[in-house]
Amino acid sequence: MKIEKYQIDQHNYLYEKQHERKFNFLAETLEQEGINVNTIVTKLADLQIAIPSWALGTGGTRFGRFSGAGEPRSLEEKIEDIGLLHALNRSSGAISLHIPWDIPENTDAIKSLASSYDIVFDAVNSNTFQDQKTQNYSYKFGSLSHSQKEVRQQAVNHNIEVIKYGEMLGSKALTVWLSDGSCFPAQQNFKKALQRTLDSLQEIYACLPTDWQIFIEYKPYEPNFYSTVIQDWGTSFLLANKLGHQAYTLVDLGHHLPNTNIEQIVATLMMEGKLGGFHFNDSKYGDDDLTVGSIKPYQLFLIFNELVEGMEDKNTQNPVPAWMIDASHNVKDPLEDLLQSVEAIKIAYAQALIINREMLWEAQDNNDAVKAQEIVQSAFRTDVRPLLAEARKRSSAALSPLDLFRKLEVRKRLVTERGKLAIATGL
Ligand code: LRH
Ligand code: MN
Ligand code: MN
Repeated sequence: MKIEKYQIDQHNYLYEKQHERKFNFLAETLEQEGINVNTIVTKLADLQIAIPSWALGTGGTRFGRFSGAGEPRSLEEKIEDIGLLHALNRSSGAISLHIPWDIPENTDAIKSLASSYDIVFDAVNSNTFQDQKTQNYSYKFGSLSHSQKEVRQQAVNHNIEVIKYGEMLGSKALTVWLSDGSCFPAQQNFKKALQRTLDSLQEIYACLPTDWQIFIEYKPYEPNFYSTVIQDWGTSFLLANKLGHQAYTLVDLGHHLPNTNIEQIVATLMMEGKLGGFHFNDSKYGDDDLTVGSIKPYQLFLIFNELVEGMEDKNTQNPVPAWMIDASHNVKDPLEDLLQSVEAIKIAYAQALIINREMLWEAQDNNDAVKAQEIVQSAFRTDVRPLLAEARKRSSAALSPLDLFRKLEVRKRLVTERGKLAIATGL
C-alpha cells in the first residue's frame, strides 16, 4: 500500500484554515520575542528520525506477546510500513536494521525498494545477545567479553559481517550493544571482561570503513542482573576514547537507573565531541521502551535543550547525532505509536529551539535560578504543535498524520493485504 499525494492534499485542504489561524498567531507571538520562526520551521522539517526494523511489529515481554493484525512479514513489508510513515510525516526517512533479525537477501533490490519510498539506511545493529542456529559457540556467558577466544572471535566476525551488509546498503555506522555481564557476584572478573571487550572492539574498529562511525550503547542491567560490562556512559566513553575518532557513545533513554540526570550526560558527551547516537523511548521504571514523551516529556525537553545547545555551539566538534526511535511494546498499533513518537521528539526539539539562549546564559551567569527556570519553562509550556504542522505542510506531509492514518484505514487495508495473523520477524 502507498499513500498518494492527492490523499495528503485532500486532507490538508480540510485542515488548512484551522492550521493557518493557529500558526499565524504563534508565529506572530514568537517573532515579537525576536525568534526567527522560518529558521525553526526549516530545522524541524530537516530533522529525520530513523525507524528500527524491530519496532514495526508488536513487541512482547518474556511473559507473552499479543500480535497485532496486518503486521509486516518481511523486510520488504517493513520498508513499506516506514514508507507509509514517511509519506504521512516526511520525518521518518531512514531505517535501522538489526542483523540477523533482518538479513537483506538481495541488497540491491532492498536498496532500490527503500529509495522508491525516499528511505535511506541508518546505522546497522549487530546482535550477539542471542544464539543463532547457524553459529558454533553460545553467547550464554558473553560475546565480545567472553573468557574464551573462539567465542570472542565469532562475535567479532559477526560485527564485521554486519559492516559488510551496511556497506552494501549505504549505511555509515555500526551500533554495538552488548548484553555481556554477570548475574551473580564474583561470577565474572570485571577488569578482564572489560579489557577483553576493548580488545574485541579494537579488532572491529580496524575493519571500520574510514567514512563510518561506531556507536557504543550502554545499559546498566538486563538481561544480566548483577553487572553489565558496558554499564554506563562513562564506560562507553572510555571505550570510545580508546578506540579513536570514529567511535562514539550512544545514549538510549531507557538505559539509565531511575532519576539519572540524562541531560547532563548529553552535555558532557557533546562537550567532548563524543555523542554519536540517540535511541528515543520513554520509561517509568527501566528499559520499558514506551512511546517517546508519554511518561516524562519535561525530561525529554531538557535533553533537547542540551542537544540544541551542543549542536549550536561552534566550538565543539560533535557530529550531528544519529537519531533513532527504539521502542517496542504490547498495546498499541506500532505505526500509530511511531507517529506519536516522532511528534513527541519534534515537539521537544521545537520547544528547545524557541528558548532565548542569550537570556538563559545571562540568567545562568548571574546565578538567577528563578529567571533561568522561567525562561525554560515558558518555552516548555508553549504549544509548538503549529510549528510542526507548518514544517509538515512545507514538506508535503499531512497536517495531522495520525488523523489521516485513521481516516484512510491504513491498518485495515494492511490486514486485507497481509492477513490477520501476519507476524513480524525479529523481537
Ligand atoms: C537493548 C536495545 C539495543 C538493542 C535493542 C533491540 O535494550 O536498546 O539498542 O539493539 O534494544
Ligand atoms: Mn537501544
Ligand atoms: Mn533498550
